[in-house]
Amino acid sequence: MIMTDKIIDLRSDTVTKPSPAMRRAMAEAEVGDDVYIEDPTVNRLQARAAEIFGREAGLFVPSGSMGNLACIMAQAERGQEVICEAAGHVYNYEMASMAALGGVLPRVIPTADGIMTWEQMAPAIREKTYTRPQTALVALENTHNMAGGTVYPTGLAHEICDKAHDAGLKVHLDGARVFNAAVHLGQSVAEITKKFDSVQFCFSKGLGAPVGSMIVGARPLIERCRVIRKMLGGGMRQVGVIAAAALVALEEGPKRLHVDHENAKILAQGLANIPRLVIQPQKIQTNIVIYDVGETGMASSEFLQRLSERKVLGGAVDSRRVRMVTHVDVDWSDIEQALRVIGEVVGKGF
Ligand code: TLP
Repeated sequence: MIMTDKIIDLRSDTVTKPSPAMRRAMAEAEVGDDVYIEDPTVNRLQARAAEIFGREAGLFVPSGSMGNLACIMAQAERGQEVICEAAGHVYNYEMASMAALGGVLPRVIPTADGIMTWEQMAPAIREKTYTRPQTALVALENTHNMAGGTVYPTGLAHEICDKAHDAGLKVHLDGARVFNAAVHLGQSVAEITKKFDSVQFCFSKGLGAPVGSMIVGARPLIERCRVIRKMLGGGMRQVGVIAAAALVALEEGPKRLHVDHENAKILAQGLANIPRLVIQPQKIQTNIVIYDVGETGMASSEFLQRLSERKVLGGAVDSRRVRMVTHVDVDWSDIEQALRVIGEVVGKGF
């Protein structure tokens, strides 16, 4: 059996530890009370994020989930509907918060690859009559996590925004990994998100910060989100200590995401060479690799248990499918090691 000391943690890009530069920035951060809007580091982070995205304002929030919820609550009233993709994060992993706290009904559209087209969603828009709940918002996810890090073609995202606006709807982007999308497309985040009414992105995923997300948009929307953030208990005080790490992540993180994408491709190609694992490596666009282990005769939980005994960690999507995510704390040799262990567990002997 192959054994090394390092745990190769591919469960998510959320597991990264702050870099020495982040730790230094955190230790030295200037702080103030952010509920009084007096934390200079938070104010700097928000202004810089707004500048990068070409927007009027930004709002630092504790998590992507809170960022998404604040944007939904700011743009959909109780009793209204939000169109979202069936495997999307807002529908499956946010504790039904839009319904439980926002009083909003998700209207889900199943797709093959997480990418909705206007033609798929248009029939779900409610007729404007008082006997039906009214559609208020469309929420897209770019990259789409559980479809395997898939990316919206920019023209399609723009078309959806234009047509939704023509229909009187707002459009939110869950851009937890929007910098990965931008790197894949070779375009700026400002360009690919410019038509959305609200954008949420995470510092705590591929960008490598320990905590935090950002909402960017027009100033009235951001001020509405500030009220909702406080309502949800997300008004933080001397939070410059974590905003400082997010600033480092914002400036430095995007520059190296292409490495994660290359490692994901190496991982996917290696998996495709292991008999009984089902994956289409040519479909990998960013840092998320999802594959089917059903033909090994093991459920994903058993497969993952055997890997974890050999210090390789992944996550289950369902009883057949496994997700592995590349990030700053795993390098090429870790991927090679993970592939050796996976080959051993599947029984190829590698
Ligand atoms: N995703 C997590 C899990 O919740 C699945 C992960 O490990 O990938 N939008 C998207 C697209 C996300 O992937 C996530 C987190 C969020 C929102 C929520 O961010 P947090 O965890 O900060 O609330």
